[in-house]
Amino acid sequence: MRQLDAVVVGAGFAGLYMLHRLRGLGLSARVFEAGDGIGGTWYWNRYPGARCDVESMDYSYSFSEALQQEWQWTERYAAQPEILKYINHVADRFDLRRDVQCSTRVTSAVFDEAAGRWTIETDRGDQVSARFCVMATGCLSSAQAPTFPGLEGFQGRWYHTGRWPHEGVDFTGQRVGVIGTGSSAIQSIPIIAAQAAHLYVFQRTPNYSIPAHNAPLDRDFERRVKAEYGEFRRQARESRVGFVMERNDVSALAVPREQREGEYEKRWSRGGLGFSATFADLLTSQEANDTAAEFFRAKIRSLVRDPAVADLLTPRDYPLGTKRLCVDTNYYATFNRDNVTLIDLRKTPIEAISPHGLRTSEREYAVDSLVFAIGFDAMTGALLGIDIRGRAGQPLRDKWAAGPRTYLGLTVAGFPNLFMITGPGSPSVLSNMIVSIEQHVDWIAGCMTYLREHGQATIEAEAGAEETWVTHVNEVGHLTLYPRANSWYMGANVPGKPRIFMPYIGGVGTYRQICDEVAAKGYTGFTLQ
Ligand code: NA7
Repeated sequence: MRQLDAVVVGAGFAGLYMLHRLRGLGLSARVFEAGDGIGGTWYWNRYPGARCDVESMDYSYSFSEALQQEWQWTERYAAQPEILKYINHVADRFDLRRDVQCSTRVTSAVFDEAAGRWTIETDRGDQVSARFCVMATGCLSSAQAPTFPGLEGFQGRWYHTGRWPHEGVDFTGQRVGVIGTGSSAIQSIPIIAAQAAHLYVFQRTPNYSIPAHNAPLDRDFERRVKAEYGEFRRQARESRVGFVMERNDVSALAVPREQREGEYEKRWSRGGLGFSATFADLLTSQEANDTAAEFFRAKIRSLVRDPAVADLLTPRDYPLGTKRLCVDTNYYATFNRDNVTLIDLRKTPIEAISPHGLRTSEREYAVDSLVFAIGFDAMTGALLGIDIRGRAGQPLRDKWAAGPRTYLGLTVAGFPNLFMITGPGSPSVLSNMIVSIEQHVDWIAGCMTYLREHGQATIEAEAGAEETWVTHVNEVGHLTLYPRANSWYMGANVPGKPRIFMPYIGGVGTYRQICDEVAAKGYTGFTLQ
């Protein structure tokens, strides 16, 4: 069996940077990637309009000054092809490809207690032994398969936004049905509507969406950032969400109505995720949140001509921001087009896919193509898709049967030398993923160095430390409004999945401090052997 220092699972932003750091430590490593190419999220999600909702100058690696100076983004928010080009550039620039094996899915990772090593197997018959196993499997990588009855007999073409064909899809002249109205749907609907003869949007839950106001990247802004990129990154690392947004320490309820509306209007016209920081308590006070939600509702009414359609597009039963805020280009206005119809699945649920369309409890809609924008088994799906077994052969699937349990979102008690990058219990999806990825990778690399310097073979989270962390993550989550939504943060979008608020909402900067302190004190909460 091939012996390695480390196996990394996944060649997205996390896996590639991990590989780079492992090389720097002089460790042998192999990256296994299920896709036929590198890029993770940005390899798979090629649907029309796919674009990052974090701004380009923030959503990039900071580990190399030369890299961040030489790369030029074209837009305020980078589109998927440009991000994929960037990550491929990084792979070439740092000569990463020779240790990446694509088209290979890791099927199992089993800890051999006697040897203190992991045995990793793939669907291509690889079997390797590694001291460390690093899961860089992504938080939104396990696409939910559509399970609607009758799909197998559908005579048209169907697609999942998270598994989009590489050659693209031309919907010109077609009748198209989009199922779902999350981020992926909200980005793709305006583009599909412009191509299709008719677009039917099947909505279960309306979302809050704010305009991106995307534009060519302001070159002055770029120059200013690049002149002080180090400082820009430092602030991002210490911020709450991994990029700096103008914060306001005032309660939404502490200012007069006109002033409040003025603040919302300002943020709305700036666009993007910064809206949720308009006031300090939008995500902790229902009453404060109501004022922001009401502002959105009025916007929807003003943007959508047909009051009945506007009404249907209006979210009412969960607080703004407790499902990820969507960032769009022309989403609401698309419903003013004559060739777009919105269908309320709450009133008329999908009964089946028929050979030529989709049947709700009310009627049949004839379509040529179906687009499933139905999301992911978030945060745990990709990890539990691999048969991971720790001490005494304990499957991670069993350990997490009632929800994920981690120490710092990085490690699991009973699974020595196994690391997760942006695992559940870390800020991950509530943050700029690249900032969180770099923080985790750096922490893991630091930990490996410490083990080497102290002659230790393994590191393992203590059960007590894990328990304390899980409780803390849960407590902090419940200080916010997040648990009030049926979101994928809560596991609520996957039937049968335990309802637990999975990410850590204590803030990126605070979380970094906690992790650094654990390391500085000789890895408190861990057993080193
Ligand atoms: P999301 O945000 O999970 O959205 C999925 C959408 O699909 C959402 O509107 C769901 O409605 C809907 N959905 C899911 N299953 C069904 C079924 N069975 N029937 C009808 N409608 C369904 O996934 P996205 O890909 O859009 O975005 C994921 C993240 O990627 C996003 O937050 C960004 O961070 C990037 P529901 O709300 O569950 O009622």
